[in-house]
Amino acid sequence: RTIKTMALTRSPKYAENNQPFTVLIEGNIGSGKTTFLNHFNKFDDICLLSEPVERWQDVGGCNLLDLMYKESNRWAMPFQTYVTLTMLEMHTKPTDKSVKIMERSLFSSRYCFVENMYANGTLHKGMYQILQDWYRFIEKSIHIQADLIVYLRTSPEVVFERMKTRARSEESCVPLKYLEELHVSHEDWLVHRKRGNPNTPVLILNADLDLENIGSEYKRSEDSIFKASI
Ligand code: DCP
Repeated sequence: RTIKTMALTRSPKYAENNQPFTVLIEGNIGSGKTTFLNHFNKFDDICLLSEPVERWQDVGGCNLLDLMYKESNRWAMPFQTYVTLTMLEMHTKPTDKSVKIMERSLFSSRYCFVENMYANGTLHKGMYQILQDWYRFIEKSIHIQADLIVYLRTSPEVVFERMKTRARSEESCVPLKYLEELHVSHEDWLVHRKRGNPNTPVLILNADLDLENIGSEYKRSEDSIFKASI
C-alpha cells in the first residue's frame, strides 16, 4: 500500500476537528486556578470549564477525593481513573465558542499526579502500568486540543499556606512535602519540558502574588490568549 492510501485509511480520532483554540490552566494545588478562571467570566466568546472537584467528591454517594487521601494505596488508582474520565469529557465537550479554557487537563493527571504517586510508592507498579496503557490508548484514539498552557507558577510554601487557609476538609492531612513533589513534577513538565509535547506553548505567570497584585499577570495572559486565538 502506498503512503497515500495508508493516510486515507487512518480512522479519525474521537473529537478531532470540532475543538476551538484551547487553553489549559495548570499549577500546584492552591495556585489560584479557579480564581484565574473566574477572571475570564466577563468574556462572552469563551467556554469556561472548571475542574469537576464536586463530582469527585460524590460518585454515587462516595467521596473519592477523601478516600484517595485517607487510604491512598487503595484509592489513588480508581481516583485517577475517574479524574481521567471527567477530564476527557471536558476535552471533548463540543462548544460553539471560539476559545475554550479548561482548569487542569488529562496531562497534569498523567505527568504530575500519577508520576508522583508512582515515584512515592502510592501506586503499585501494576496499577501504574494499567494507567499507562489507558493513556497510550487514549493518545491514539482521542483528540486532545491544547494550544496554550498557562502555568500558574508558585512556591510550595506559599500554596501550603493557602491550602491551610482554604481548609478543604479532604486536604487537611496533605503535608508540605507532597506540594514540593507536585511542584517538581509541574516544573519538569512545563519548564524543563521533560514530559508531554514540548511544542505546546507555555505562558508562565507568577502566581505567588496575592489577589491585589496579580492583575498585571492576568492581563499578560489575556493578551496571549486573544492574540494567539485570532
Ligand atoms: N487532584 C489529584 N489528582 C489530580 C487532580 C487533582 O489528586 N489529577 C487533587 C488535588 C487536590 C484536589 O484534587 O486535593 C484539587 O486539586 P487542584 O489543584 O486541581 O485544584 P485546586 O482547587 O487546589 O486549585 P486552585 O486552588 O489552584 O484553584
